[in-house]
Amino acid sequence: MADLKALADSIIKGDQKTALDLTKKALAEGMGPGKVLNDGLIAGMNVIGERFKKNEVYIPEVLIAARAMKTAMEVLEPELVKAGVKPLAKAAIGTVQGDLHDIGKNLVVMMLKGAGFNVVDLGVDVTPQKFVEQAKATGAKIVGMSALLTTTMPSMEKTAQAFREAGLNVKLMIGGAPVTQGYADKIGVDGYAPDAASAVDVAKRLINA
Ligand code: B1M
Repeated sequence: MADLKALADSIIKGDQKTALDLTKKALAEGMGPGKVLNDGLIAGMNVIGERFKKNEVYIPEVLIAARAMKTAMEVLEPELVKAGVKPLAKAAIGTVQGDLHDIGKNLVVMMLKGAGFNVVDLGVDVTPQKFVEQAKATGAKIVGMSALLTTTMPSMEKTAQAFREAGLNVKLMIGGAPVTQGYADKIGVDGYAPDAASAVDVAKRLINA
């Protein structure tokens, strides 16, 4: 019988081979792909997220865990589609116009994927117009903006304004080293997260709001 606790542990350790083998074994034994995802892969990523928040692990461990999850997802994803397992929600995340920093944004993308969101990565230097167009095109319910430069933070405000003008029903969340809750309140967005693990909590709160 496939051991989902061992699968979660393999994600926590970032052990790609074991994660892949245990995922294949669970599916071959007829276990539901949703169960493998939730009680194996996501359970492991949740532990990493909590440890990251408490500074018990750092960026390299998160990246290694995310890589193991990605490897296992390659075999799990087609089965999830076949079984009709729905993602939590669709989210579109990008680094704002003028800003090329993407390491933090990529971590947020990985953690959201790890938590069961369907994430569209919009890349870097994303204009307000592109955020709006992509939210429309993808049907994203959450749009996330990342900025690492004080000089590019105003692009978050412009993007929030562009969403208001477009009248789209999406939740906006922001983050990045110079960004604060106070700034989020000032520009009128729905959420702010100080790190990638908290971004998952905020995104879950927003889809339930
Ligand atoms: Co740049 N850079 N950089 N840089 N760079 C900083 C940000 C800087 C603080 C360095 C410094 O001067 N001490 C400074 C900004 C000063 C300021 O505005 N306050 C700076 C500068 C000035 C610049 C240039 C202007 C330098 C120049 O050319 N003169 C230039 C700008 C280019 C541009 O963007 N147009 C530039 C360029 C670069 C590189 C290309 C060399 C490289 C980026 C490579 C890349 O991203 N692919 C780079 C790097 C690596 C850094 C530092 C060293 C590291 C940033 C990083 O990746 N941190 C940085 C100094 C530092 O922080 N020590 C610096 C790790 C990452 C995991 O953290 O991105 O904060 P972070 O993400 C966190 C949270 O913030 C949060 O979750 C993440 C994980 O916990 N988070 C979100 C992020 N996005 C979120 C979104 C959310 C929620 C949470 O919801 C949607």
